[in-house]
Parts: sequence; C-alpha cells; structure tokens
Amino acid sequence: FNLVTQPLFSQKTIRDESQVVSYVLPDLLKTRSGKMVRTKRDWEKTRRPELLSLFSENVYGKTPSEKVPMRFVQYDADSNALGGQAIRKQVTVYFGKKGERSMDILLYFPRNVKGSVPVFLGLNFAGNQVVHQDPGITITKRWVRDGVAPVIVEHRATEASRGSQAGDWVVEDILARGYGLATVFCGDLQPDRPDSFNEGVHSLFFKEGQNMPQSDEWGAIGAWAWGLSRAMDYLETDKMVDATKVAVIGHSRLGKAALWAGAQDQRFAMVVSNNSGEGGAAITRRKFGETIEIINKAFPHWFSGNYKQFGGREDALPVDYHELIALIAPRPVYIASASEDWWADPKGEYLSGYYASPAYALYGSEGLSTPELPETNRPTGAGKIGYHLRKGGHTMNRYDWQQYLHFADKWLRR
Ligand code: GTR
Repeated sequence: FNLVTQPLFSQKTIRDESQVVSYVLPDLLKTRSGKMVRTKRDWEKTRRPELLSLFSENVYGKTPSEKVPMRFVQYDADSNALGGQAIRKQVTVYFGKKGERSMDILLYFPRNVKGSVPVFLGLNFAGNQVVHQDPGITITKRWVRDGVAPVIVEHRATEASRGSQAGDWVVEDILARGYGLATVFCGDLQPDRPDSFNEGVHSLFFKEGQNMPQSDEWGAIGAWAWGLSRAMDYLETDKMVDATKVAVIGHSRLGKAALWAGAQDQRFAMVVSNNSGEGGAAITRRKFGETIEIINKAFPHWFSGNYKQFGGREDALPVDYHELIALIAPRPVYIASASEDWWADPKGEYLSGYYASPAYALYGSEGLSTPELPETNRPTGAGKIGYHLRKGGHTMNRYDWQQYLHFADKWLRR
C-alpha cells in the first residue's frame, strides 16, 4: 500500500540532482562554542546533549520531562494465534491519574521460542488491525486520517481494514526469524491533524488554560516518539521481551518519529528509518523533494512552531539531519529509501548516514564509507549504519524487512 506523497503546493521543488546547489552542513563534531569533539567523552558530555536540545528547540519541539502516572492492563491473550505460529497479547496503557489518555499495544511473539526475544516496535497509521488479518485484533475506534489506509470510512476504521497494511508488516516473516513485534496506532497518541492537540497526550501536560503547544514545545512527531518510549516502558516489564534488544522502526512520518524516539531514548538498541524523508533522515539543505516550507504548510502540527521559521531558510537551521542519525551512535541504525520515492530524497537520506559516520568513528565503529549512493537493491554498510535503495515506491515491504531482519541478526543477536 502506497501513501499519497504528491506535492500539495506549487512551490518549486527539486527532483533532479543537477539542480541541487552546494550547501555547507553544520559541522557534526564542532560544538556551538567552537570546540572540536575528539573523544566519545566529549561527544557524550557536550555535543550529544547540545544536539538534542537544538533538535528539541528548533525542530520537533521539547518533549516534556515530567512523568505521567501509567497503568498497564493486558486485556487479551491468545497462545495459539496465527494458526499456532504466534502468541498474541493486547495491552492498554493508561496515562494520567484517572487514565485520561490511553494507547493499545498489540504484541506478537514466536510461539516456538523459549525465553525472551528481541522485538521490533513501530507505530502504525490506521489502527493495530491493519497489520494483520487476525480476527482477534481490536479495531481502533479512534479518528483516522484520510488517505493513510484503505477502507477508512468517515475517519473510522472498518472491519475491511483488517490486514489492509499486512504487506508493510510481514508478521509471519518477523516471527519465523525469532523476533517479536509490538505496534501502536499513532492516533492513540495524537490524531494526525492540526486541531487535535486537546485530544491527544499533549493535554496531559498543558498548563491551566493552555490548549496548544508553545512554539518551542512538541508537535505530533514529538508525541508519537514519546509514545514509543512509553511502549518501551511497557516492554521492559514483559518477560517475553528482551528489552535490551528492542529495535524501533517506522515508515515515512512514523519513520521521522522512530528516529526522534531513537535519538532521545537510548534504551532503543537499534533504529530503522523506512523512507522517512524530510524531517527524518534526509539532509534538508539539499532542498530536494519535500522542503521545510512545504512540510510545515501541509502538516503544521508535526513539528514545533519554531521550525516554521526555517521554511526557505534551511541554511539558518542550526542542525541538519546527519546529526539526528549521529544521535543514535553507537547503536546500529538502518536507513532505507525507495528508487521512485524522490519526494523523500533518497540521496539525502543516504548522505545523512554518510555524514553521521564520524560520530560512530568516535566509538571505533564503522559507518558508511563513500558519499556515492549505492545501486538499487544493493544493501550497503558493513558497519553499524546500514542502507538500501529499494527498487519501487514509497512504502515498506517484505524486501525492506528482509534487510532489517538481517541487520538485526547481525547487531542485536551477537
Ligand atoms: C507525505 C509527507 C511526507 C511523508 C509521507 C508519509 O505526504 O509529505 O513527509 O511523511 O506523507 O507519511 O507517508
């Protein structure tokens, strides 16, 4: 299934490499005060926290640090799911003193594996029921954005939406390789529209009388990333999960959220960005495909208010997205693009991995060694940064998962 990713505005966008004008990236290893980072200690003490706050203040908005009360209620268990291949659980996580907000986590574990397993955790676009036909999955009753999945009627998921994005998740393949899968509907955290800040987790943190985030506070991507960390809080309590081996994954807008979650929360042992594009893995100074101006107009609620200042002024942004990838160091990160997905700027996604490599080098880890984009369907990266350019369009599919599982075998299993 392909999400529609056509430009919504007539603003000129670049879709031809020859039109990319030269740009200067912020120096990954130079602090704001002009000092060069030479050791992992400098990185961890100075530059990493500095980059995290620059991304918070200028891009995604600040994630609240206060803890909210949480309660986990498992309401479903099937030890013989998916024709006997899986154990399924569903857990509601209630947030707030009175459980004012909640999210449902759907979990599958391979039935034939003893002990705890590594898990892939990712948000989905239209309710947990889209990931598999399994009749046991609760269909979300929440508001769903138009265009993000088939068979959504008047913003509600229908019975026919069950399994409608199974091709993005390939649950059986994941289980067969000995991994578990955990997924949450992003709309449980914040519905994907600009006027929904009162309906999502933002409202748990609003001050008296507040109903919108301040310009330096988090947007929807921040809330989705926060939800991934709260799902991690749950995973740490589940004996079937090896919480030291959780890979956070996401496609497109939810790939942006996965990267931001992985950057902030070092409990995630691996991060996967599938076609995350602008505001995700892509170098924004290239202005290729989607730009800051376009994304802020189309999705004003995704980023902080402050990010709006950088529309058409990419060079003024104190960070670029290689620094987001670097925040994941030294943990393994996989970035994937698709050959027809020019809107997400495949080359810019690749380059952010390449330019993040010096942060990995501080740990003696290898990143990407050449600025040349590899050919289609030739996964690359012998070190902790993996990359492939899949042939085809903007989606996540079995080919992508095969590479992620392989990469996870290599880095999470050893
Ligand atoms: C597009 C948007 C992209 C990407 C995509 C998606 O419309 O321009 O940034 O996030 O949606 O989520 O599929």
